[in-house]
Amino acid sequence: MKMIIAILNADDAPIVINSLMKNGFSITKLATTGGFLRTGNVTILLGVDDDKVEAALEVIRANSHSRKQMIAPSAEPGLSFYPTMPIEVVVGGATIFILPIERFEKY
Ligand code: 2BA
Repeated sequence: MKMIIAILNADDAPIVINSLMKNGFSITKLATTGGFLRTGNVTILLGVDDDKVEAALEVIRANSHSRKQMIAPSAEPGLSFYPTMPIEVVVGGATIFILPIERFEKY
């Protein structure tokens, strides 16, 4: 068994989650915040059998698309940096960690 931890753009998360649920995956959704942009993103946890890992990744891949976004100059705290000119940042897509699970139990 593996634990897939996927960090998603908040805009992509609903469709990714719906698609995973429709495909029979159990997920837990966490409200998280990216360290760089300091805006909300969504982290999902999926415990999946080894032979289902690729299917889960395919669903995530098909529903999360990276795109470019302009970040406006700001003197406001909130971002982890203070751009003096608009900068282009790649958002969306998914950042994924896959961990082995030693033991899984439910009571
Ligand atoms: P954030 O840290 O808010 O980063 C959002 C996006 O900003 C990143 O997208 C990347 O395109 C850009 N970015 C991050 N650091 C940058 C820098 N120093 N200079 C220029 N652009 C930068 P992603 O790489 O797709 O990451 C999306 C979110 O996934 C991140 O949100 C963070 O919450 C998480 N993440 C990414 N890599 C991670 C890692 N190695 N460990 C833990 N979380 C990670």
